[in-house]
Amino acid sequence: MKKMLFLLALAFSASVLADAATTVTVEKPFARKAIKAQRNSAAFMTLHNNGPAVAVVAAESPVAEIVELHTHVHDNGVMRMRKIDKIELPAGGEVTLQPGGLHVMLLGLKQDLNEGERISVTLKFSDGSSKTIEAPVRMVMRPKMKGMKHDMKGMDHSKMMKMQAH
Ligand SMILES: [Cu+2]
Repeated sequence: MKKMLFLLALAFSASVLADAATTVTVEKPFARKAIKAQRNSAAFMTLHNNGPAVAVVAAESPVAEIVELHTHVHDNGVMRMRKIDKIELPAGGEVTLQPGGLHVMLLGLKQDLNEGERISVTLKFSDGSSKTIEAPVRMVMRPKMKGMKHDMKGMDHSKMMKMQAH
């Protein structure tokens, strides 16, 4: 009986270890400095998936009323933000959330996000697990929606493709 319990415990811990919260690691998280009156901010990071394919399907943060997953899309030469259902993390892949690209959108700020502070962001994965990270607040250039066309010209396209493919 004892042995069986031990085996059960082993099986349980193995399945816990295999979830996305464990196999996905987060590097260089940061959030955009903003005052409450600006209403919105965003969080960025690089996600490494050391396990099987999984996706980020939602996010939460105590500093915002609503947290959404966003990307930027070309719309007649203008970059616009668009809400997306999930951010796919291919097996063994790396996905970078960065200004002008994928981001965790913080809508309806409940407080100022001051430089030097850290905010917590919880990522929810498609396998039901979740991971909370601490993102330091930094001054980040807000991508200009109208002037973005020019910025995009200078952007390395292969880099963008990489962002999509990995
Ligand atoms: Cu956004």
